[in-house]
Parts: sequence; structure tokens; C-alpha cells
Amino acid sequence: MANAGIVLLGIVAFLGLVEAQLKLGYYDESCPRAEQIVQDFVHKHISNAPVLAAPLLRMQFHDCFVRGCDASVLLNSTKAGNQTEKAANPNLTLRGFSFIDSVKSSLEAECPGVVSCADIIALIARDAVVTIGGPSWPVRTGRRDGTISNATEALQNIPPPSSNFSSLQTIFASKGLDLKDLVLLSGAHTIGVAHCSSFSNRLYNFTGKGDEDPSLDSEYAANLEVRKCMSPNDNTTIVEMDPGSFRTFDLSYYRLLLKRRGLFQSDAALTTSATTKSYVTQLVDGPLQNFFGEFGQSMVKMGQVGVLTGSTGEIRKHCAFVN
Ligand code: HEM
Ligand SMILES: *[C@@H]1O[C@H](CO)[C@@H](O)[C@H](O)[C@H]1NC(C)=O
Ligand SMILES: *[C@@H]1O[C@H](CO)[C@@H](O)[C@H](O)[C@H]1NC(C)=O
Ligand SMILES: *[C@@H]1O[C@H](CO)[C@@H](O)[C@H](O)[C@H]1NC(C)=O
Ligand SMILES: *[C@@H]1O[C@H](CO)[C@@H](O)[C@H](O)[C@H]1NC(C)=O
Ligand SMILES: *[C@@H]1O[C@H](CO)[C@@H](O)[C@H](O)[C@H]1NC(C)=O
Ligand SMILES: *[C@@H]1O[C@H](CO)[C@@H](O)[C@H](O)[C@H]1NC(C)=O
Ligand SMILES: CC(=O)N[C@H]1CO[C@H](CO)[C@@H](O)[C@@H]1O
Repeated sequence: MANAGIVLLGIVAFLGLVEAQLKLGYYDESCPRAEQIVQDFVHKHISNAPVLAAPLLRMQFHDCFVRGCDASVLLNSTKAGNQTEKAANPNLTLRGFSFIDSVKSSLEAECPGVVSCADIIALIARDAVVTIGGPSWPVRTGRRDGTISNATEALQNIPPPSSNFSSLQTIFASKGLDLKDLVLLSGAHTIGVAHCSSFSNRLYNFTGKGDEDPSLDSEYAANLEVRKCMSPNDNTTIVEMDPGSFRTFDLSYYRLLLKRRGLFQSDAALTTSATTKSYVTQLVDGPLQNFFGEFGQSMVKMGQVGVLTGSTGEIRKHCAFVN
């Protein structure tokens, strides 16, 4: 009892510390136009290419889950045998690196060596989602950039699409994120696309007997097999994750989950636990604004995972390389 109290106090103190270290408007004095520059760039480019919002949102997830939100996902391998996160399998489908590099160049021109790549990732993710009509949330800034990036750690910390409920719960808990955050953040799959290779085992060889995943709606599966992922070895075709509204940040991802039409096993897993299934049902029943507000709160939480602040880390000059 006493121990639990101390642990709880410790966690509260830790979260308080992180919140105190990141703050709204961290660059107000050191680079007053920083956030405006990011917002203008995102607005200009995402308005023309809304499909880019999805990979930019996903980037923050892949950053924050490996070594915390420290932009380690952006580092390029410079030495053979020292592969960075980018080289790991889950990262093969990440996009948006050059977009981030362009924003960084503008910020370096405005105030050299001031704005971190980790903050840029967080600001871009929010502004991209806002630009396509999704929720907004406050982005506290002051993150610093890490110097280590390791492909093996990406494999260990980014859950694969074949994840079941308990492995998702475990990996999210290891980042201080609970089941509600899991359901809400998975809602990011309301936008974007996926490669057939991320789920074709569910269509063609679920248990190694040439079978289909029985938990996947058979009509949806048949449609994917006939029209989209026509071969089990197709690594290039992409499909909409939330068919019919993959550009719109809405509740249809959750509606599809309840119709057994979640694309990945990890999506379907959210309906295998009574707790998460009831969160899904509440979201579907509630007004869109509830999802928007709660999604934003979970993004704020995810954006604080393992951040480097103060004198730890550095402010990279180029997001792909340590100084
Ligand atoms: C819960 C565990 C999660 C798993 C297993 C997972 C897995 C995946 C996979 C396999 C893809 C498709 C990659 C491809 O085939 O091209 C994907 C796409 C995507 N994920 Fe997740 N994801 C998870 C959580 C998240 C979170 C927390 C976010 C952001 C908050 C997110 C945002 C996205 C977005 C926006 C896309 C579409 C990317 C694009 O259009 O290029 N995912 N995810
Ligand atoms: C980083 O590596 C990728 C290939 O992995 C390459 O396309 C990109 O140009 C590199 N970035 C820089 C800034 O050199
Ligand atoms: C490459 O590995 C060395 C240790 O072997 C490490 O000091 C260095 O930071 C690594 N580089 C990157 C970009 O992670
Ligand atoms: C990368 O991480 C793995 C797993 O933690 C570790 O075994 C390996 O030594 C690391 N690589 C480098 C270059 O530090
Ligand atoms: C979930 O997946 C993990 C990792 O693949 C596995 O060890 C575990 O047995 C699975 N749990 C259930 C309940 O299937
Ligand atoms: C299905 O998986 C099993 C076991 O991994 C493998 O032996 C078999 O060749 C696969 N079948 C197809 C059609 O890919
Ligand atoms: C798809 O990728 C897998 C490994 O990820 C590989 O074994 C297979 O040959 C690839 N298929 C095609 C058609 O390139
Ligand atoms: C974006 C990126 O860096 N992709 C790399 C992923 O890893 C493969 C090798 O495993 C590289 O060829 C890609 O360039």
C-alpha cells in the first residue's frame, strides 16, 4: 500500500517534471516566428497534397515510441553495420523525410541552431492534421534531439500490424500510455494507406494452412483479394486503410472496427477486449468532437514520451545527421 503510494507519487512527479520542461511557446523569444513558419509551410503543401498528412502524423508515432520523441527516426545511417531506425522494417514505409528537411531548412535560415527536429516533427503532425480538417491540440515545445538511432530498437518498440491485444497493451504501457490512448491513437488509421504486405497474411495464409483470418469480415476480405492484393507476395500495391474516407479524419475507422473491417490484426484487436471495445463503441456513439478532443489529449501524452530537455541531447543542424 505504502509502496504503491510512493510509486504513484513518483509517476505524478515525473509527469509533472516533463510537463514543466516542455512548454507552450518555448521559442517565443529565441525564434518568435518558428511556429508560424511551420504552420505556413504545412498549410501551403498539405492543402495541395492532403494524402501527405497521414505519413507526417505516423512519423511522430514512430519517433516517440523509439527512444522517446527525440527525432532519432530521422537519422540516416552513416556507418555500415550501424543501421539507424529508418532501415528497420517498420520504417520502410515511412514517408515525409524530405518534407521535414524542407521545414528545417526554413527554420535554420530564420534562426540557426535553435529549433529541434523533435519539435518540428510534433508541430508538423499537429498542423498537418488540422489542415485536413482534423482535431487540433496544444503542442508544448522544448524537446531536444537525440544522437543515437538503432534499427533493432525500432523493431522492438514499433508494434507490428500482426500484434494482438496483449502485446499492444504491453508496448503502450511501456510508454506510459493506457488502453484509452491505444484506442484513440489507433484512430489515426482513419487516414492514410497501407501496403498489402502489411496484412496479406490475413487474406491468404493466416495460420499457415492457406486460410483467411476468420475475424476479418469475409466480404471485405474477398473484395481485397479480388480487387487489390491479388497475390500473397504483393509488396507494392497500397490500399486505403479506411476505405471511402481515407483522407477524412472522422469516426468511420471505429465504425469499421465494429463491422470486423479493421485492416490490421492490431486494429481488429481493439474489439477483442471488453474494455477497449467499449471505448470504441463510446466513440462511435459520441459526437465527433469527443473523438477530436480525446485524440488530442492522447497526442499530447504521446508527445511527452521520453523527451530530452534542458542540456541533454542537442539541436541538430540537419535532421538526418547528428552535429
Ligand atoms: C497501435 C499500433 C499500431 C500499429 C500496429 C500500426 C501499424 C501501421 C502499419 C502497418 C501501417 C501501414 C504501413 C504500410 O503498409 O505502408 C500504418 C499506417 C499508418 N499509421 Fe499506424 N500503427 C499503429 C499505431 C499508430 C499510431 C499511434 C499512429 C499515430 C498517432 C499511427 C498512424 C498511422 C498513419 C497515419 C498511417 C498511414 C500512413 C500513410 O498513409 O503513409 N499508427 N500503421
Ligand atoms: C538519407 O538516406 C536516404 C536513403 O536511406 C536518402 O534518400 C536521403 O537522401 C538521405 N538524406 C540525406 C540528407 O542525405
Ligand atoms: C553508431 O554506433 C555508435 C556506437 O557503436 C554510436 O556511438 C553512434 O551514435 C551510432 N550512430 C548513430 C547515428 O546512431
Ligand atoms: C542496437 O540495439 C540493440 C538492442 O538493444 C543492441 O544489441 C545493439 O548493440 C545496438 N547497436 C548499437 C550499434 O549500439
Ligand atoms: C500475443 O502475441 C505475443 C507475441 O507474438 C504472443 O507471445 C502471445 O502469446 C499472444 N497472446 C495471445 C493471447 O494470443
Ligand atoms: C503458408 O504458410 C506455411 C507456413 O508458414 C507455408 O509452408 C506455406 O507455403 C504457405 N502457403 C502459401 C500459399 O504461401
Ligand atoms: C515481398 O517481400 C518479401 C519479404 O519482405 C519477399 O520475400 C518477397 O519476395 C517480396 N515479393 C515480391 C513480389 O517482391
Ligand atoms: C527511408 C529509408 O531510409 N528507407 C530505407 C529502409 O531500409 C532499407 C534497407 O533495409 C533502405 O534501402 C531504405 O533506403
